[in-house]
Amino acid sequence: MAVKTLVVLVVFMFAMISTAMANKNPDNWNYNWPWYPHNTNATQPKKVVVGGSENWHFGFNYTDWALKNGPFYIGDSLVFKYDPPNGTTFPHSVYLLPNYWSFLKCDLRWAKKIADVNQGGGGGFEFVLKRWQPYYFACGEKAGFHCRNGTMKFPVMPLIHWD
Ligand SMILES: *[C@@H]1O[C@H](CO)[C@@H](O)[C@H](O)[C@H]1NC(C)=O
Ligand SMILES: *[C@@H]1O[C@H](CO)[C@@H](O)[C@H](O)[C@H]1NC(C)=O
Ligand SMILES: *[C@@H]1O[C@H](CO)[C@@H](O)[C@H](O)[C@H]1NC(C)=O
Ligand SMILES: *[C@@H]1O[C@H](CO)[C@@H](O)[C@H](O)[C@H]1NC(C)=O
Ligand SMILES: [Cu+2]
Repeated sequence: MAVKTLVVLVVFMFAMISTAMANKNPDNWNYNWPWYPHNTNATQPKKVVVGGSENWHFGFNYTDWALKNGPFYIGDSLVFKYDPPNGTTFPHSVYLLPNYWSFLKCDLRWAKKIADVNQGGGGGFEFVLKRWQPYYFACGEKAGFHCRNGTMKFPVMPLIHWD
């Protein structure tokens, strides 16, 4: 009898937990747990334009910008705005560099392109900081010249919201 009750209880708890987990909002999953203190005005994810009104261009110090505009949190998104190539503007792009060393050197060999020269137009290219990891962003144009000599690079380590 006791065993049967226990089984029923366990099944019930699983049902509760899966319902809670299924309740969308993957960035805030703990928010749904019954024993988690509910804060009705929990901080909403931010959407930040990289460089502010400067957008994404050659020669602006984005490391400095990131330091002054951080911290960023998991779930926040960065928006890269730059004009598509049209003959008069310099094309830009967005790459993720795999580690600090390639970030320092602007070594694009193992970099991952996340936005090409056309994706910064209009509302810009939006990138969500989904994971708790360092992100190293850089422009990949002119074989790293924009990154090395144009300071088109910056690191971001998103923090976890505990509220
Ligand atoms: C929630 O928002 C209200 C009004 O906007 C404010 O007075 C209160 O301090 C906030 N609570 C927390 C925990 O931030
Ligand atoms: C960019 O800003 C960072 C942080 O303020 C500073 O350490 C760095 O020297 C600057 N880079 C250039 C090229 O001015
Ligand atoms: C290219 O884009 C820039 C910035 O949007 C604009 O000022 C310029 O007139 C455009 N040039 C051509 C040839 O369309
Ligand atoms: C670009 O920067 C590197 C060092 O980061 C320097 O050696 C090189 O001369 C610079 N090139 C130009 C064209 O400014
Ligand atoms: Cu560039």
